[in-house]
Amino acid sequence: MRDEVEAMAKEAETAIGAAADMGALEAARVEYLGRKGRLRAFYDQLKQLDADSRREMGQLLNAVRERLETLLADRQAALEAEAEQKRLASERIDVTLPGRAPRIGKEHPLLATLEAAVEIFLGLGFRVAEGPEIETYYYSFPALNYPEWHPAMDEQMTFYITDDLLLRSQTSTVQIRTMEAQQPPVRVVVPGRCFRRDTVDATHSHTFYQIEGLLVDEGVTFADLKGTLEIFAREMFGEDIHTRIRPDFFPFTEPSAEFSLTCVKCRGAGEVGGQPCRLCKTTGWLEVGGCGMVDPNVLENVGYDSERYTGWAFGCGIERLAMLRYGIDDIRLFYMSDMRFLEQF
Ligand code: 2NM
Repeated sequence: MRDEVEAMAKEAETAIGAAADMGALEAARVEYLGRKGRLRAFYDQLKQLDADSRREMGQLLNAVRERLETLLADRQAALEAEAEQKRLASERIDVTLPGRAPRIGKEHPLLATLEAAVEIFLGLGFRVAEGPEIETYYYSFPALNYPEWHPAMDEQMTFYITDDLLLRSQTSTVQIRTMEAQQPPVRVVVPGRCFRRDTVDATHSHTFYQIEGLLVDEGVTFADLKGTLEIFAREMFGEDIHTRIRPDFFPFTEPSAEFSLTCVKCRGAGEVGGQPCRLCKTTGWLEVGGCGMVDPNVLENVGYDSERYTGWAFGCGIERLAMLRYGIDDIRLFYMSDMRFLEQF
């Protein structure tokens, strides 16, 4: 029996020494020192021995058990230390490396332009009004005096959600809602997102921003409109920038006009450094929006007495203003979320 015990002990020592991980070590413990293990089997044989051999063998088995337990504990400690070393090596960080700066967002050039425009009108005593981007048919067209046959009402030009709900194509719907909700005097600007079924190119986007203004009171004239646009142009682009208005047509204003600014590149000269100005095509003017006296039909639609009150309104695209403000020649840049573009502002 002694030889068998010694042989088993040798085998156990080899298995413990060779255990490459905790799993293998545990397997060795169970096999040799476990409750149904090989050592236990020898203990069970002791009762068949006479008293002397039993004591002798008992001492041997105890010694073997102690030795194996020590080896097991040592091996476990070694494996743990090894695992700790591996972890430390893999998690090692070089605290002397320079930090990685987080990319901090910036105000979008369109929002900056929109806010600059709004700020000018706040200074003139206007307040900001906002309204839904999904509008009803009524606020979008009939209330604005569009005739039934107008092409803007067609599915070709406007995004419809249902027969009666659509994505607004101008923010004038909010002016109607504002007038319905209050009596004159009305002095509001309405900045907001609009949608048209345009094919996207360098100057068209299906989604775009507008700012519109509306003033209604007794005795309001076209001269007030021209003066207000003049102040807006000057504050937005500089002292030497003026406005020009020329006849145009809109369903919701009468008379209507387009309005232009002195070219912000050639400052009205039509040429830059002896070369023809490409921005204004040598005209010295840039068309930026539309305006006019609110049509009496529109005033009556919201319940105002058009004999007592007159009003003017204007609208212009924020993208166009931003392109002029920053010298950008492609509207798509505003909507590409390209950090290389956005980080320049
Ligand atoms: C424009 C041009 C001219 C306009 C008219 C109205 C309303 F609701 F008062 F009738 N709001 N905005 C208007 C007038 C908009 O955009 C080019």
